[in-house]
Amino acid sequence: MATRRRFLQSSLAASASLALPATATAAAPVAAAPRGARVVSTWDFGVGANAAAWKTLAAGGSALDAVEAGARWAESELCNPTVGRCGNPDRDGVLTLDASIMTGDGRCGAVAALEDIDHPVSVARAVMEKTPHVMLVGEGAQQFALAQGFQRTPLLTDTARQAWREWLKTSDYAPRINAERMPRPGDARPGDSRNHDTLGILVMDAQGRLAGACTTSGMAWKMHGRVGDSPIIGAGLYVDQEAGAATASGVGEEMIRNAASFLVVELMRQGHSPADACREAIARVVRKRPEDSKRLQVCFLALARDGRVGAFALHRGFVYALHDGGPGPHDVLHQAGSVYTTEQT
Ligand code: SD4
Repeated sequence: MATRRRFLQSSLAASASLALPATATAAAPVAAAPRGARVVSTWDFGVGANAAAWKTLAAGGSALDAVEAGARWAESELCNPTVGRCGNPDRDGVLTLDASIMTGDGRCGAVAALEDIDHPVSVARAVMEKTPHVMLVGEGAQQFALAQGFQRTPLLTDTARQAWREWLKTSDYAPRINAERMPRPGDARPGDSRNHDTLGILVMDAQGRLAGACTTSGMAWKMHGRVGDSPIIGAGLYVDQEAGAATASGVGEEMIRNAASFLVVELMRQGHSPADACREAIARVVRKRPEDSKRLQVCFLALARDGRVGAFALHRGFVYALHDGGPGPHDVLHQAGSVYTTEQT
């Protein structure tokens, strides 16, 4: 039973975000904590993804296993408009999924514009482990998935089809800031488990190994064939054992333009804290597109190789979930600092 979460707003000047208990799921029993491990994920629903990832770590799984488990949870356990099954389609009414996965030693895999396969993150892992390539797209990605034993499953729901029909009345492509946290019919408030966005998940396991994954249905009503940042290594996800890991959410074109997740990791390599690295990457977005940055949301989340976590966004409202198995509440939501502080949700 969900109870309303309280969010503490970090000031613009604060480099670290503030923690608050995620009361909706904090009561769930916590598995034995692998010492030093931590899991961090984008948005409110990161709490559920973290729990799935933590369970995998507690059972002896690696960071790679854990990010895959967290992403799979988001892709299938919830029915929502922005990840996996139930996602909103593109402007032609076709639901396409993007996902990527990466480990600290530079192994990576991705799929883009994948149709009717319900676990794109696992297909991305198969691309990484079973092909000489990094990314497969569209029909080729689907063929590969089917050959690997994934089932073809029609994923577009009646609700998503109906939403698309409504959208067709205006056909106005105007991504809304923090749309993932806006109340929807039958989905009464921000923080509800059905009301969330692209999952980016970063894990450090008990051995200090880093991994990350990112999965999404992309921007609703995008052009058919549009690929966002989430499956692009360096844009929506980047992991380097020597420096740290980063992932992103928001309007993916801005991440691609700035090689943003790579940038965040490189800034950490140069000595920036995770929060400062994210803040500096956001500053680059603003410098390149000052006018557009007023109406688009861009969010970065980072995990340094020493376990520190930080985030920053263009606009207020980006939250992330951290699970480190330490004493106290085990599922903690943090609100990231932002350039623009007017609440958009
Ligand atoms: C994309 N970055 O496809 C994804 C979508 C997202 O908040 O994260 N939206 O551009």
